[in-house]
Amino acid sequence: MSDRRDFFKKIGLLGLSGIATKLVSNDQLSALETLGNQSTSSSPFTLAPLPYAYNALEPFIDEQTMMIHHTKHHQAYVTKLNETPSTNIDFLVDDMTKCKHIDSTTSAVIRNNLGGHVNHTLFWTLLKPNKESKPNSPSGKLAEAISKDFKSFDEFKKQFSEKAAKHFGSGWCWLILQNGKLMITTTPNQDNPLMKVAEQKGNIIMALDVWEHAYYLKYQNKRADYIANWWNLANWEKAEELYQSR
Ligand code: MN3
Repeated sequence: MSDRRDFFKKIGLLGLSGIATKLVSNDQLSALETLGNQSTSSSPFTLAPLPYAYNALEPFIDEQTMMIHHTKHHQAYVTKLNETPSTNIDFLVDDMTKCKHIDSTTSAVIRNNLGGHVNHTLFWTLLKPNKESKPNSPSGKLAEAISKDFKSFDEFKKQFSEKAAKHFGSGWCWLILQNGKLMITTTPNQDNPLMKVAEQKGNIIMALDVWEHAYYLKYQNKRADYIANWWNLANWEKAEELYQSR
């Protein structure tokens, strides 16, 4: 909708036709046009801002990594999704439900980019700033369940760290709830445990991105160091919320 006459027809429909063109600069006009396009757009996916500043996770994850991860990698999944017509996925249901419909017949472009979008959206909320490097562990019902299913939080940390470090190539490490029991699992690429294609399915409680793009600038090839530092940032309040809502 770059044609200006069509644009005014559109803002007329939006009830904005009272705007006098002579009072509007070209910059304002283009901003309005962008708004008009957004409000009538058929593109259902958007990149939400992070719930904290790009440098908020330092010293454990650096500002540049967070900025590139969010504005380039996550943005690319969103852009690709909006360019791709849905196949067997109903784009009108919520994003978590969309994932549950992904099976072996789903196109790779949808599987990878929907997974990429959903996984990152969740991952950002499962991180929280910890500038003062305070001790960080779960409390409440989730802490009890972790102690029950893994013997102790330290034992859980050990198992999760090993699994995340050993996952071959790009992917994710997850804490999931499967039939009332907590489990650690990994998925390749942008798959997640909600998808029908996942080897181990369950509800997501905690997530760790182990793609190199998540750590390479600061940690280079040392994924184990990235994982060891990530424990400082795990948002256990959000994980508890996810656990209690299951
Ligand atoms: Mn990533």
